[in-house]
Amino acid sequence: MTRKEFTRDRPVLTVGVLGHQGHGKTTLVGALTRHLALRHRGGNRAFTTTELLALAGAPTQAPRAVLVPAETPGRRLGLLDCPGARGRYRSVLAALSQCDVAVLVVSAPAAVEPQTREWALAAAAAGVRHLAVFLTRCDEATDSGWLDEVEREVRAALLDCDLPGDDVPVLRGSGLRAYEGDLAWEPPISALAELLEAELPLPARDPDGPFRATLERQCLVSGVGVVGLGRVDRGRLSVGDRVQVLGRRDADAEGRVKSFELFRQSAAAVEAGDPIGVVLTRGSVVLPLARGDVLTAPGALQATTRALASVRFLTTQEGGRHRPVFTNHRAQCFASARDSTATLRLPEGTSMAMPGQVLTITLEFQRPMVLPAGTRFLLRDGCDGFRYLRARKGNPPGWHWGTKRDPLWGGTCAIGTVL
Ligand SMILES: Nc1nc2c(ncn2[C@@H]2O[C@H](COP(=O)(O)OP(=O)(O)OP(=O)(O)O)[C@@H](O)[C@H]2O)c(=O)[nH]1
Ligand SMILES: [Mg+2]
Repeated sequence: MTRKEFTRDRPVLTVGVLGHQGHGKTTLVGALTRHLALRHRGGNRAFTTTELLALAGAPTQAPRAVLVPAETPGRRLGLLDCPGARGRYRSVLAALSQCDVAVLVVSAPAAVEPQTREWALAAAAAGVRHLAVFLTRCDEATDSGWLDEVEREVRAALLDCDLPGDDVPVLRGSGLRAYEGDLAWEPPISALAELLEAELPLPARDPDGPFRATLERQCLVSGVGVVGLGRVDRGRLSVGDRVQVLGRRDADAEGRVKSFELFRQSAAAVEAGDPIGVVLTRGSVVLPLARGDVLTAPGALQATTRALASVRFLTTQEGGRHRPVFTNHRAQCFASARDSTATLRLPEGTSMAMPGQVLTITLEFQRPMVLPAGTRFLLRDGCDGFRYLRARKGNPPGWHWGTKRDPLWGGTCAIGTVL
């Protein structure tokens, strides 16, 4: 099937829709696509929550993040519906690393929960600087005193994550009621569309720098081969150009771009900010691509297994560890769409890092990472976000080894920036 050719008529913005499990993200994405399809028409299509869940792979497997295309008169939007379930933490973090702005969904009756903080941290690590908060389920929590309290709590949690908590717009609405077509609940959705259309600024892009794109996942298309899905971070590239694939075992694999796909249309060239599907070939062979691969202009960047970074260890209240970190501690480092086990070497003379401390440390990676200076990353104890407590003195009452999850623990033990 030949695809329609993509025409670049307006800027592209990728929006991460995040929040605690079951707070109403998918319903909000459904309500927003419905609103855009009814009000703006254009190329918009209303997605039902059943369709969104099917796209995410649920219920037969743990849901993954889904990128839903939408558009406003001034922008093309990619709405990334992130699942709250933790089974796919690694792939959701990879998808989230490609977002420009975020909408943090918080259920008004439930307020801030551990995953709310966790996703806010992940968004901050992904380089998101502008976001909006949507207090959903306001049909269930109508007391304005309570809503004010929740709003204060969300702002404080965002400030803890180095996000502009004081300035974020906070909308109060109900995704479900709007999704069901209740006109009384339409204004907050329309305000959200307005924010995405104009008020959340487009991030500064660098279309003239050396090309770099990060792949968030791969898929196999029959008759085509392996398609790498990701986003262009910098520069421009056209079909036929040469690129280097960084960070793989067969280091420095090089190939040529066979085809690009953008918003389900084919494109002859892509530029910074575009969410892309790409097929690379070497001779007549389609190159295998995978999550975390970085495509660059040949020679523009190098992968490394060692980096110096400034790291802040989170406090227990922020979802961090209860205990200190000693030198040679091993954690999983998530930077951009890539992750690797990292050994933490604390500075000479420092035997341990307490929660809340900021230190300059050396990280040694098990597999090559692409970490230009300024890259933000998360250090997590484990990948899935679960921690089971051993029954011992000091544990919350009722917690036993292997039976329950620690509600305070988000899994992220530190956040950092490469120096
Ligand atoms: N009353 C009410 N219920 C809602 C609202 N939004 C979502 N729900 C309900 O909350 C449940 C979970 O909604 P989802 O949209 O699937 O939540 P989610 O955040 O996408 O869940 P995960 O992807 O599993 O994290 C569903 O039963 C929704 O009908 C709302 O605004 N009001
Ligand atoms: Mg969902």
